[in-house]
Amino acid sequence: MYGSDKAGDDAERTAFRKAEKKYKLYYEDNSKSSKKKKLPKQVDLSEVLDFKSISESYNQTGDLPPGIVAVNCGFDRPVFGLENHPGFYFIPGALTVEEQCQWIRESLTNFPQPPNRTNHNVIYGPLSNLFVAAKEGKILVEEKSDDCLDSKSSDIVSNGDAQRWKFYEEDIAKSRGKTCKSVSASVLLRKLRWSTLGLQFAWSKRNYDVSLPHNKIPDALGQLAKRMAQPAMPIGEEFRPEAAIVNYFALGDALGGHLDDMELDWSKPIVSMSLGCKAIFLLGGKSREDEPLAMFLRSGDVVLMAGEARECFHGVPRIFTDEENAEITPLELQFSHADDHCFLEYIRTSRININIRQVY
Ligand SMILES: O=C(O)CCC(=O)C(=O)O
Repeated sequence: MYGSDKAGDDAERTAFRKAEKKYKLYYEDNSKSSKKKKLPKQVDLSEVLDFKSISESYNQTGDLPPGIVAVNCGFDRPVFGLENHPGFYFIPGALTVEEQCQWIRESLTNFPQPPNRTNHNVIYGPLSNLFVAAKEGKILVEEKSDDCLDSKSSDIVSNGDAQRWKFYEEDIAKSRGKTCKSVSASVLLRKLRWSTLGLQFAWSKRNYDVSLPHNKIPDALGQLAKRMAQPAMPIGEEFRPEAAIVNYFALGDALGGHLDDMELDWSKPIVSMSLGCKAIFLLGGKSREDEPLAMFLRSGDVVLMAGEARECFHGVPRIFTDEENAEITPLELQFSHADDHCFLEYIRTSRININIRQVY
């Protein structure tokens, strides 16, 4: 979750910060020839836990590396835990490719729709249909005074009377651009970093603001979260999906080390689903001084954090968008229809994380 990363020199020197720096994307310094394509610096990935290969060899031999345990919970696929991190569960490949594609579509089209809020709300107010606007090459224009206004505003806008920003066709936007501020919808889509579903999280207060208008978590997402939460749930209890944060990552984006401590009952897990390009996840301890474990998160993996694991620092220092490391071939095949081109184009260079929470 954003907004909780401790800044300053002390934080810079912790074991968690060192690991973040180790895996972060840096580029080779080829600044002398500015025309050359920027090359990512090589990073040693040999210490990154790979639950996909752990799961494959466990299925074949029943063996597990030291420190990793198989959780016996009657789930329909292997669930792994970590001896030193009670309450942390990793379910490799928990989502089918069809499910992954469904949630990528939803994350781009429906989840950022008002009343759900996104990082763009602060500047532009609620924006409807950003993904469609980006697909259609539209431009968001600020309607700041009478000379910027006419009656030909785009039909896709549903921001309400008070909003000052509206999407326009490119040619109309150009004629207004001389007097009004503007930004293309595709740039805004690239800069989409989060959307919040269900009970709305207020980042500035670092708390849930129940007074903010909100819809319930979509039923299908809630059902999926209930099913996935099961290995981490106290016996006889059912997970109540009340809020979700959707994180969108482009190449170079990272989520700094943080705690998710704003929910009342930490015995209930956070259900965290990965979609799109592969990432590195860091799971630390209760202090930033504790050295974190690094692990790969692939599209379709689900992580649960409950109990003691809720008190552990965690973050995402890196996503991979290159062909060898992104590992999104199954998504490319599933999104091969022409209608899905826009989703494929987005997810080829992006990662989406949906994390679902019981707040009370
Ligand atoms: O992107 C992820 O896998 C982790 C997300 C997360 O830690 C959060 O939103 O609090």
